[in-house]
Amino acid sequence: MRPEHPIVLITGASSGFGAAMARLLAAQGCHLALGARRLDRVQVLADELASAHGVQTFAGQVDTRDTASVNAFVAAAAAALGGLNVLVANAGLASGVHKLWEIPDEDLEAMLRTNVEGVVKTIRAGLPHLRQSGWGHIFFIGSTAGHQPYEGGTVYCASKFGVKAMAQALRLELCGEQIRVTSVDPGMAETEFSAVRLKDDAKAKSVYQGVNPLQAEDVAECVRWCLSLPDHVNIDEILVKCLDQAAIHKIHRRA
Ligand code: NDP
Ligand code: 8X3
Repeated sequence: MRPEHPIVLITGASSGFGAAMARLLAAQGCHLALGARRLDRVQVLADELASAHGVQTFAGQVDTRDTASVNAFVAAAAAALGGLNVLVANAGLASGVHKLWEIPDEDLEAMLRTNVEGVVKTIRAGLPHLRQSGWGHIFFIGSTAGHQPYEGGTVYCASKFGVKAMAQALRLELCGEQIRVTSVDPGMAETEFSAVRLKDDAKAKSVYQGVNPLQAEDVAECVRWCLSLPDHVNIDEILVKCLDQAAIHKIHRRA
């Protein structure tokens, strides 16, 4: 049975989609475990949401690339909150815009270890708690980059095609259990994503110039809606783009 106030674990909650999901779900009465490498940020958010909405929150430092770090974070979160019902494997990044033959090992490893291995490690650690609670929902955060590859995005796209494959395979593996599996796959959204990718705030701003992009709150709303549906309904995948982005390469920019 779905609890009245689900306990939701979100990785990458220090910024962007993860922080927006935390805000929206706390307002719905969800209890929250928030993780990221920047503990100061998740701690401030967790404290703010606990006091604003009267929900229980836990903030922990986690590097999703690291098995021991993930296992410790998930175990501490479940112990502090009395279990887990929902996992949002959101932590991720793009690093650079290199062509395949140009990419430095550092960027290659950052994307594959975070976007693929980190997602596996998060779900692997959290799933026993969902099973124990008898009801669960797992969210993957994919991307339009997992539907359509583009130049300069070879490895990032490969990682997000990987996310799509993992979501589809896990849904098959969990068939028969009371655990839903959803992939939310956004197009361009204005968060810290481009600043992290380009390592340059001015260049990052220009990515969204003249466009009315998705905001983090729009993606959070997709998660809230999927969670709100009756238990027998599973939204497999949401591909969500701003109106100005008809496709990866087709973006309407105002002068
Ligand atoms: P942000 O850069 O704003 O947020 C990324 C979050 O991931 C941060 O909280 C960061 O926290 C966390 N993170 C990164 N690496 C690690 C790690 N090793 N361990 C733990 N946490 C980590 O970007 P978005 O909110 O936009 O991105 C969230 C997800 O959405 C990513 O998976 C991204 O690929 C995906 N996405 C983004 C789109 C966009 O255009 N913005 C579109 C489609 C998908 P910290 O640095 O504190 O660890
Ligand atoms: C982020 C969207 O288009 O930068 O996943 O790859 S894009």
